[in-house]
Amino acid sequence: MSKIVFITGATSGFGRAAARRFAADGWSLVLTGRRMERLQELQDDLGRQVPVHIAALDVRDAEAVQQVVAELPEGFRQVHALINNAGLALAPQAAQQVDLADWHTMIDTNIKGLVNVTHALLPTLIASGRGASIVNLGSVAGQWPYPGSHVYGASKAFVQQFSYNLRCDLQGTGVRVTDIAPGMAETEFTLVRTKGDQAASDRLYRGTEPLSAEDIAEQIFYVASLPEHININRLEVMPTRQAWSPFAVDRD
Ligand code: NDP
Ligand code: 8X3
Repeated sequence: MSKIVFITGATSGFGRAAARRFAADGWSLVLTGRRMERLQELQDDLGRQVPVHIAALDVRDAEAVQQVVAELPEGFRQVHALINNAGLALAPQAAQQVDLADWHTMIDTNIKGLVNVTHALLPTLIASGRGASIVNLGSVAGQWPYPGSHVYGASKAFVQQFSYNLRCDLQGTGVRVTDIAPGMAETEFTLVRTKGDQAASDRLYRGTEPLSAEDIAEQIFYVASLPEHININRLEVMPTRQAWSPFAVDRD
């Protein structure tokens, strides 16, 4: 029987590319996200290859998360890999210029949403046992500070530490946990961060060579399909043309 992967944020970017990557290897797919029409398109497409179950889900809604997991149909229940990918950045301005609501949205999605889905699926993943995986999408922003990252980066630092701490508690169950921390990748991420400013998104990626959604999907697939005795704890991936800057110094 094929393995089952449960992906959050499957309607765009890394999540959608990961759905295609797992389908290419014959996995059954549980695809979730808020935009039902995009999930439907994916089911119409990938459903020709592998079994696909779709569910409209806002990860911020803990009850809805529990319900989606409880109502997984026969053939999609014994989830083997959870890809905690749903997430977003908002408000690229300096912290002192940001609406509190935007901070709350990032915390509710990137932290509480990820925790909601993990909590709901832990018993299933433990039942799947040796070789099961939780792959969390962190970010380079969880490790390296930069202006305008404020709560976004802090939320991804949570993802890293939560991943490590989960590993401690899951020791002996055979369930693996990985924090994948991508750098600059061209998806709808910047369009969302700038609240729909396509020109700003295009400017950010122009003249360089960002990672693609497929690049990260390949890494997600890789860590979830390694031999059962291998756990990648953290995988930080940057485009070759991205690196760090010098410290900023305020001078007279
Ligand atoms: P996209 O904006 O292309 O995709 C984000 C996905 O998250 C969408 O499918 C969206 O689906 C989903 N999502 C957002 N909010 C919610 C919610 N409340 N409930 C359920 N789903 C939600 O961005 P990426 O693919 O780039 O981002 C995926 C992950 O990777 C995020 O966690 C992001 O922080 C992280 N990341 C991105 C990087 C980049 O440079 N692109 C680099 C490092 C990390 P829908 O709107 O349909 O609900
Ligand atoms: C997204 C990558 O560099 O915008 O997490 O923080 S970055």
